Amino acid sequence: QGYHVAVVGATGAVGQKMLETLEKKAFPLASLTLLSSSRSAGKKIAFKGEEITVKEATPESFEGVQIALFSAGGSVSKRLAHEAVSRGAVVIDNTSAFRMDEEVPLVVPEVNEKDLSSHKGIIANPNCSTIQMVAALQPIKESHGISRVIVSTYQAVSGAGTSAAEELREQSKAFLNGEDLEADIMPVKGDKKHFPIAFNALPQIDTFEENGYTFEEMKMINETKKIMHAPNLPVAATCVRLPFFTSHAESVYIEVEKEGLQAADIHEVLRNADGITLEDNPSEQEYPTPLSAAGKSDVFVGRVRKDPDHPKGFHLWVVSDNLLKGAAWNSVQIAESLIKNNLL
Ligand code: 11C
Repeated sequence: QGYHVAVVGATGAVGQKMLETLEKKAFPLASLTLLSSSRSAGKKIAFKGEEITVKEATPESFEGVQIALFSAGGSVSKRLAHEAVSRGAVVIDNTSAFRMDEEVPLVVPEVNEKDLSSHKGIIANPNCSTIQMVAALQPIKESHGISRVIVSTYQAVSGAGTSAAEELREQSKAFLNGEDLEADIMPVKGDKKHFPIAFNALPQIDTFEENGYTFEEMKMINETKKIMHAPNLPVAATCVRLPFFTSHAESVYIEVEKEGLQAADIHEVLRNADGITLEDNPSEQEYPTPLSAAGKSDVFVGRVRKDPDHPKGFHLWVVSDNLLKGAAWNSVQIAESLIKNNLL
């Protein structure tokens, strides 16, 4: 038995990974409808050896669809998600359109799968940098409590879309040829100024909010509290874009509630956690990197250390493929969980 699934934004960076993930994880499909904006409609995409033509997403596209995976930007989700729900689909939305809506569960299955049971048709998939951090922190919180989180990110350009990745490629070639660098996209498409990303580090992901944090930083702060059911947990974030293509890396500082813990206690928890691979052996230089995590579903954790000066402070290095666990795989996992728990 299979399900009628639609992918909205099928030609984008995440949409492509959604299709790869559905195929790789052998998701039970009765039909697959590929949808996009009018601009990309008509393109053909290969899936399981067949070519599927992408159609323009309209309200009627969702007739008969049971699961709609949205990843075509917030405005498309705002326009079409309710249309899909009114036609009987459950929407798994990979944009920020509904994440902080109290009626909408924001889910990382390893962390808060139970929240799915209250869904009213739309389920939000969190921001990529949030997903990997909460996946690593939740098992520690459950075992030892967490009283503070401070994160600095090192994020791949693919998080900003395929055109950002193309800009990095072009600028890298120009830099190595000694030519001037043209910057039209990074740090944010449409913002007032643009800076080269090649051979650079940009402390701006998304636009600035009035409080001086970027929207990406506020997403990490607010989404973490919602997913972990910890509205009073102090969380601070600094998000930085770096010139590599895949996976986000994060330096995460936490303070635990329990006294007297050592790094080995954190190792023990993470070693037994779902979806986490512990790669932490300094004597053999074992730790995850963006390249080593790319193409894999898990969240990788290394460099677990006790803070030298704070008895309850620990540092972790958390790396995951931003388009897989950070987006496509988490969405497909949510769909699998809905099926498993009869929540469609
Ligand atoms: C980035 N984290 O790396 C962003 C991309 O809210 O789903 C993901 C945007 C989102 O630029």
